[in-house]
Amino acid sequence: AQQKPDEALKMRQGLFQAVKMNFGPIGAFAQGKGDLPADAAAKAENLVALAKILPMAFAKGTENLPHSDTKAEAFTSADFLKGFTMLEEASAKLAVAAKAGDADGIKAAVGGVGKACKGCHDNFRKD
Ligand code: ASC
Repeated sequence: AQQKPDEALKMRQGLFQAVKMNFGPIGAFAQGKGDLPADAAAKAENLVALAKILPMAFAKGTENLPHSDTKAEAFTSADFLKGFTMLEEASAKLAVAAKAGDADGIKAAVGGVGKACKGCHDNFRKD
């Protein structure tokens, strides 16, 4: 069945909520604002999975969801989908560092994940 607009928006927002929940504690650690979560590697793997799922939340037919924070340009820009690939690759690096318990590697990889987040927000998220 076709997704209703409110359902499509809830799925999209829920996926980003999950990104926040999985990245937030690791990002805080990288900023010296918290301990490294014991399950950091699992969280990083979740980010990889979320980066793969997210493009589905921007499928054809979801260009004009009421109350969406996504700019129209996102749906006509190749850079938009590339952002999810960047997120996936940076998250995979984060998972490798987290599995190795490599704090410096984690901090470096967090920079890459944050860059992927920020790139899309700057270009494709409404203020
Ligand atoms: C976060 C968060 C973002 C990114 C971004 C990185 O923790 O909520 O949107 O990192 O701030 O620059």
